[in-house]
Amino acid sequence: MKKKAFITGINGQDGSYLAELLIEKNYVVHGTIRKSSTFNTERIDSIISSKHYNKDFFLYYTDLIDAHGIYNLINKIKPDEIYNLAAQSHVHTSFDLPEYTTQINSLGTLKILDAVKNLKLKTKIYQASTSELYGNTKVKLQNEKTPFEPRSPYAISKLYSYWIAKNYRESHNIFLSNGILFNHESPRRNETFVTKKITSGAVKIKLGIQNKISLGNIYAKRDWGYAPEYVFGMWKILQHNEPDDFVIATGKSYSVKEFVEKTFKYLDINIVWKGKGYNEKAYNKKNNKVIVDIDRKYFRNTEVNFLKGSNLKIKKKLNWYPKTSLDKIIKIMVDSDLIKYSN
Ligand code: NAP
Ligand code: G4F
Repeated sequence: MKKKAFITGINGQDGSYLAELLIEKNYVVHGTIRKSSTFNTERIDSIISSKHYNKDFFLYYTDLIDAHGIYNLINKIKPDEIYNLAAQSHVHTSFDLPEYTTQINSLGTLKILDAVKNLKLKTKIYQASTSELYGNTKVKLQNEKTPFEPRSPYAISKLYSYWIAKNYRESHNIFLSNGILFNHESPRRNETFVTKKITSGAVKIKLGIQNKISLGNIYAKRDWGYAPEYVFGMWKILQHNEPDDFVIATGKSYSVKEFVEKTFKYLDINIVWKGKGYNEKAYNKKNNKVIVDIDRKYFRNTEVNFLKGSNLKIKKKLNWYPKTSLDKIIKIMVDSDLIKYSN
């Protein structure tokens, strides 16, 4: 019998890579998308137009706001594994939409756990936790034991899900694991996140269809990994012999400014920085034009300044290793943007 997986947020960056991985692993994959007035399946269109659609890949409209919809779907599918990836995942937006973010990211998780509990299923559940939980930490290499200091409504909503997952694991004996994933990127990242904003912006500058990129805090540091490898880590977490919580990270940290420099370097555009604070700008050395400036609107009310994760536990227990360097990730993203915007 083929294993059945249920993925919430299957049309998101991670959901789409995970669906491809699980189909390859001979699962029957069931996934949720939201009803939208515009097309929203771009990342999974290649699966929809393949032989897998409605054979071993099924899509359902639902929203994590809808407890009955979630319950009925889980009852119908009776999945072996659930990957709860659906979320309002944008940190900056969570300051404007704190209640909605909490409804989806906290209570949405609870709805899934309650469905599995009330249906008395033996389903294993992966909960998408995040390095944003570490927030303001002063610990220089964050691991599974590092205390959380969340700094945004997004992080706080995810903190609830982290703890309710642990609680349902202990109190209802459900196989529930948190993956505490550090930032992971790919050509499928939405352009509202800083990496994709930079790679696509830089490519458009190179092609002469955009003048500059406006950014917020370029001194924030992140541990950026490669999304397809991280969804493989999610799958490994659920194949472990017991439920547990794992950090997935590269163990390396770079600033947004360094990401900008690496991206322009790859595109053979030499830049020079001048000015300070809100007046800091990057100039194209060739023509002295401003190609990066700073805009206050992209700053956050409270920022997470430094993230760097320890992958020791997942290396040791699950034999998971990051393979793709940041330079390689930038190359993959830029190359993909060059194809997209050259046409
Ligand atoms: P993403 O690209 O933003 O995808 C999020 C998915 O959730 C989309 O399919 C989205 O659908 C869906 N969704 C949003 N609101 C929903 C709602 N009310 N009901 C049902 N579905 C809803 O995020 P991602 O990068 O793939 O991340 C996957 C998960 O990992 C998220 O939970 C995120 O918070 C977490 N995470 C991500 C990272 C990272 O660096 N990528 C790191 C740590 C944790 P629409 O397309 O309709 O919006
Ligand atoms: O790309 P970001 O928006 O990602 P952020 O906030 O780290 O969140 C992402 O990773 C989390 C894991 O740690 C996930 F849980 C979450 O769902 C999401 O996938 O911002 C990265 C950094 C921030 O410090 C931000 O202030 O880049 C800084 N930044 C500077 N200028 C900018 C910009 N971020 C965005 N989005 N846009 C800017 O113009």
